[in-house]
Formats: sequence, structure tokens, C-alpha cells
Amino acid sequence: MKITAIKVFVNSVSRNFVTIKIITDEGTYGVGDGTLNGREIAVVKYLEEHIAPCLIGRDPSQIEDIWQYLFKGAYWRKGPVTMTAIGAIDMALWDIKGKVAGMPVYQLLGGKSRKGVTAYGHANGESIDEVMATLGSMIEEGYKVVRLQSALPGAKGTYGTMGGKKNYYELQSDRPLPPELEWNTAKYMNFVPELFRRARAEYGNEIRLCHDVHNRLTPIEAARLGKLLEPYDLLFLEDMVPADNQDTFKLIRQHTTTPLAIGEIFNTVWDAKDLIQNQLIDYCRMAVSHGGGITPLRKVADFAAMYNVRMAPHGAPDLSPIACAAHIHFDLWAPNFAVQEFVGFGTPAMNSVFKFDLKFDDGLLYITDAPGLGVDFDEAEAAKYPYKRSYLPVNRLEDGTMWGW
Ligand code: CS2
Ligand code: MG
Repeated sequence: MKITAIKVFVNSVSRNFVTIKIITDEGTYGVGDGTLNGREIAVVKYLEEHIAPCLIGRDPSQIEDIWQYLFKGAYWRKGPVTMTAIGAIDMALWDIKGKVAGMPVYQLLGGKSRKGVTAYGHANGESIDEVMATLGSMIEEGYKVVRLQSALPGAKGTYGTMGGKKNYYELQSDRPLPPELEWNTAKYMNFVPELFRRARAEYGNEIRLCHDVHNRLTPIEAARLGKLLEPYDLLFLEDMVPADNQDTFKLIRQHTTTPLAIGEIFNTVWDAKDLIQNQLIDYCRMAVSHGGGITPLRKVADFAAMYNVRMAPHGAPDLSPIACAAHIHFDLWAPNFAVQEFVGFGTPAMNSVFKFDLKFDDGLLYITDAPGLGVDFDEAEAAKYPYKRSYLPVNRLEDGTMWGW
């Protein structure tokens, strides 16, 4: 079998997704997700100009060799654009291998370690009351793990709320430039414990809860927040500080027993190595797309397992249903999988383009036993949704200082 073409698509199907199809001389094809929110076109060009021409004529069954070729062969290793492009190729090659074998990808990885994949959903709101109402309905829907995010009263700019959006999968912003928001750490720190106090008071101790700080705090503030939230027994606190300096986590760890999660923007195991090896985190959030594919993610999982760190892959609305499917195969296999972020079944437009048989029942996600990843991409339907430039917001402190969003 030989690769005859690699097609790259970028479409705003409710939001922007980069999708690839690797076509072979035997008619079998594989699909992959190369979406890098706000930097989509960089990945499209990387794939079209620097990857596709090098892979034509190669044997698609050589997944490991192709991965090494793209990683080592670039000379300029790592980085989100390179690794997202490699991730898309890797997913598509696993899809082909599964189709050729007549097996779902989780079987190729080593088979199921569990019957279904525990999902965590998002309860977002403009106020604590709104978050509480959503949490209540999610518990009724069957969720066992829920992430809570609320807007701060009197402040514009908390992470994780819907703002003007009606659907979670809508573009972050339909303005072609990043919206500017404001951030105030003191208001946030005074508010968040109340969000979790209410959740425990109203819904008890059984439901597992988590929260995403989106890299907004300094190390000592992070240490303090972890302590403040200890009484509410979180499954994890995510991204309290950026991990550019992995030593930072030593300070946080000295102060709090709240479990820590990080990794959605990590691109290789090297971003997570010190954190895992020094047992400074509890959950690794690396994704098959931004982390370079299924091939490296299974190595990260095996490495993390030695230190009792569990996998909790990123599953925001800017990962397409192809990455979602790839995660579910990975999660079914990974012995040290913990929980999968899951933000719903998408919009009607998404479902007309990405064909994907996924079920949610009593807190668990199930995928069909279709060969490969079990997700298809309808090119003709996708062509109806041209790419629209869109960016994540940026944040400034109230005095105008640039901050992380
Ligand atoms: C987030 C993401 O889901 C998460 O945990 O941090 O929603 C993140 O903001 C987006 O993926 C950025 O594109
Ligand atoms: Mg996050």
C-alpha cells in the first residue's frame, strides 16, 4: 500500500477545524484533526508544503517510522504548529491501519482496559446560581464529573463562560481580531471558593468537581488557591500557572493537597517530563492533536503510569470530532486513563460534516466498533463552510498590563 495524496481542509463548521485525508493507492483513506485554534492556517501550510510532498509514495503502515521521520527529519523539532501537523498525520495513519486490519484503533493499542470512558462536562454560567442550575441538570443527565466555571460579578473576563455565545461550539469571536478582556486576580480568588462551597452545599460530596484557572495566577497565588479549595475535594485544579518553568510546581506542591492537572498546550513528553518524574502533577492533559498524535501520547501515558500520574486528555470544542474519536480509543486502552473532557455532540452543521457514532450513558462515553477511528469526514458538505478568521481573546489587567487569557 502506498500514500497517493494528502488532502488538507480548513472549514468553519460552527467553528474552524483543520482536517486531513490521507489517500492510498488501494482506496482506503484515513482522517486526522490538525486544528490549532487561532493558528489554523499555519498548520494547513505546514501540512501542504512541508509534509504532504515528503509522504507521497510511502507505506502508510509504517506509523512509527513516519512519525520519527517527521519529528527528527524536520531538524526544527517540537512547537505547536509542527506537532499539530504531525498529530493529524499520525491519527490518519492509525485510522488506515485500523481499516486495513478491520479493527477499531483501541484494539490495535492493546484492547480495552475499561467498558466506557468517564467524561467530564462543563457547567458554565454568568452567576453561581446559573452554574448551580446547570450542574443539577448535568447530574440528572448522568455526569459523574463536572467542571465549574462562573463569570465574576462586576468583572469582565473570567475564563470558561459563554459570553454572547448560544452554542458552545460557536466561534470564540466572529470579529477577525482578538477581543480584549480584563482580569482581576483578587476578585477571582475571593469568588471561586464560594462557587465550590455552594456546589458541595447543594449537591453533596459524591459528584466529582474540577476547575480550570487558565494560567492566570502567580505561583504563590496558585498555592493559596489550592489550599482555599481543599475543603471542597476537587478531582483536579487545572492550569493554575503556565508550566514554562516546571520548577514552579514544587512551590505549589509544598502548600496544597488539591490534585493538579496540566498539559493541554504541551507538544511533547519533554514539556511534561519534570512534572511527571518529580510527581508534581496528578493528571496529564495532553491531546492527540497538539501532542503529536496517538503514537507519542501512548508513550507519555506509559511514562506517566510509572509515577502514578493519570491521563485526562483535552477535549475542548476546538478539537474536532476526529480528535475526540482518537481520544476515546486511547482512553479505552490507557491503563492509567482517568477522565476525558467532553463538551457535547456538536452542532447540526458539525454532525453533517463529521459522521461519528458516539454514545453517552450514565457518565460514560462509548464508541462503535467500526474499524479505524470510526469517524468520517464529508468533503462536499464541508465545502459549504469556508474558513473564518477568529481568535481567542487576550487579557489585560485593569491598569492595561498584558496578562494571559
Ligand atoms: C480549555 C480550552 O478545555 C479546556 O480546558 O482550557 O477550552 C482552551 O481554552 C481552548 O482549547 C483554547 O483553544
Ligand atoms: Mg484547560
